[in-house]
Amino acid sequence: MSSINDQLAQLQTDSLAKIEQVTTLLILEDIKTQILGKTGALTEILKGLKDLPNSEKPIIGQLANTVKTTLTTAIDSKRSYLEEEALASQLAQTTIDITLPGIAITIGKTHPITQTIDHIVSLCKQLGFSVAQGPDIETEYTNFEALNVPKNHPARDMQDTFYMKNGNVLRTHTSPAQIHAMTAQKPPIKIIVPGKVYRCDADVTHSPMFHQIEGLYVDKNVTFAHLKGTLEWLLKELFGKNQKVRFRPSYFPFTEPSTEVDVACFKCNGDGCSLCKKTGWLEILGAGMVNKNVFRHVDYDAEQFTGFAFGLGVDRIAMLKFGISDIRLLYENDIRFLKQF
Ligand code: 2U9
Repeated sequence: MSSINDQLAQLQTDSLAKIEQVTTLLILEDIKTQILGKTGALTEILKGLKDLPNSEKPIIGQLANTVKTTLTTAIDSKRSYLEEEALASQLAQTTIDITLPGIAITIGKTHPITQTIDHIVSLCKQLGFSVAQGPDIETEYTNFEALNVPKNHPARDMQDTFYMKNGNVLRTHTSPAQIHAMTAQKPPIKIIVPGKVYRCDADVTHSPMFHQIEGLYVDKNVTFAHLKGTLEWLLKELFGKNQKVRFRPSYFPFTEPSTEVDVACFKCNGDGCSLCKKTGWLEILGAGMVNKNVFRHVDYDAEQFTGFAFGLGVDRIAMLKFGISDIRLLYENDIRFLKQF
């Protein structure tokens, strides 16, 4: 018994000394294998266990376990120490210049169309309009009939309207959303509808999908003077206090009387240039007093209520405001183009 006892004590003393001396993680793992591995020193010593009397076996077994635990603990703590030391030396060698400028993350910008919509919507909100929306697909009834656009009207032509197989249409203006709003809500009503609209047309100034904002105000005693005051204020806020504005008589099926509104050309200030086609004026929006026939379709009492409506093409306004000559640039998402706004 004393022999194995001594061997174990000796193994512990020698091993602790070796572990103490180790300077690298690689050597430490090597030593661990030599002592505690399957064919290591401890296993070799324990082979002698079988020759001992049964009464001594548990005592020596317990001692062997204690030695194993002591050495494992010593190896583990040495490993932690060496790892910490390696990290510290690595950190000491690597220097980071915290005075160097960082790499700026480029964040996106608001698209010129969205900028224009946001601006007009925020101006209309100041006048008490609230935002309403509707679906892109409408029936012929809500897109045309309810807006007093008769069956044979040129706006219904196959060349202008995208018809679906089931007879529905991609809305050609945002006006059907106002029809939905009026059907759901009795007057007074004061809403603006920004949104996408679709027409079968494409060239430098026309896109098959473009954006409109339409306004509608219905109440008792709403007059053409309210329409004029509202649109004059809106256009001066949009283009500048000194912006000249003019109203021309016009025709739309959904409004009567109707008007088209021009602003003095931004480029030549009225002298005549290529932008305003030598007229000195830029056509900005259409408007009018809501046609009585529209009121009939939504069950509003035309004897009691009057209203004005207006519509503008957002893409056209963005192009004029930012000096963009080709509408397709607005939809190509070329970062070099978009960066400029
Ligand atoms: C209801 C009643 C009347 C909306 C109106 C216009 C005149 C107009 C054009 C501007 C350029 C369309 O994008 S554009 O081509 N719009 O000129 N829009 S009055 O009138 C309405 C709307 C809804 C219930």
